[in-house]
Amino acid sequence: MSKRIALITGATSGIGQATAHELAKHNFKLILCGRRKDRLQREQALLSELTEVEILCFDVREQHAIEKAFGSLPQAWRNIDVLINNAGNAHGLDPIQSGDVRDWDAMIDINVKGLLYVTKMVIPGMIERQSGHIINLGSIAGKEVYPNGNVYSASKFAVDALTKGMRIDLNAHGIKVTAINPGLVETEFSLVRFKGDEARASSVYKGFKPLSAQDIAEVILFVLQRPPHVVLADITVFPTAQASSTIVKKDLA
Ligand code: NDP
Ligand code: 8X3
Repeated sequence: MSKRIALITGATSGIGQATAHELAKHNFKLILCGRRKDRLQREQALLSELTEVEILCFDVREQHAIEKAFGSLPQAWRNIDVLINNAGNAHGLDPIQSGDVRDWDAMIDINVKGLLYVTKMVIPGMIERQSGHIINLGSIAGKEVYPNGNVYSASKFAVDALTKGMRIDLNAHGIKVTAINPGLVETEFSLVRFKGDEARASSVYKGFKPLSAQDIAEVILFVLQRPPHVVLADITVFPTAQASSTIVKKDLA
């Protein structure tokens, strides 16, 4: 069977990076995306030992930059079989009354509008071929709101709605749509949320064993390995210590 082409946004770190490594080992060609070119080049060099890899460097907030990047893809790379909309972050953790507008803009522009801009580039080819698979990284924060999670949660509730909307609108075209909703995964996520404060970021994962990016990458691979008539529509993944957004069994003794 020929290799499927998978495009992963946010492939420079965390879940996206681990997913790139997992798919490279399992018969996928990869288009890796992110803003940090040095990291993209490093991943390309590493993974080229396993599969063919293209890189596209753009900010998902910039629709023109996305169009330009996709326009630069060689012809042989334009039939994207799998889109993994993973790029995203939380910015800040403040009560709604004291939230920073720049953080709100970042989360809505990246997590919601960025996902839409990238998806818009990929859907026409999938419709033309009447096949494809879109995987959106939602979150438990897109299922339940937690204290101070307000705008991040809103952005992930939006991802949940968009996933459902895509599934309905693309149903006639044989395109699979999956939502993966992780709980607490230790990546650069909290470092970004707390603007580089390492102590605060690492304290989020103290006293229990969080998920790793690799745990989510393995779920994504499983989703992609289902036969053509099967789609896993909506998956929530917790570390065993977690029961909801706010209930986490911690041993902090
Ligand atoms: P990381 O911070 O480790 O990775 C985020 C990735 O998104 C990076 O590769 C980053 O690349 C990319 N990214 C961020 N902003 C932009 C932008 N403006 N343009 C292009 N790429 C961007 O976090 P995770 O791996 O944890 O997060 C991945 C996804 O999983 C996110 O959507 C997140 O909301 C979701 N998630 C994470 C959970 C967790 O607990 N960690 C739980 C539930 C969901 P670069 O900086 O190079 O652009
Ligand atoms: C990331 C999980 O609970 O930190 O989406 O918001 S949480």
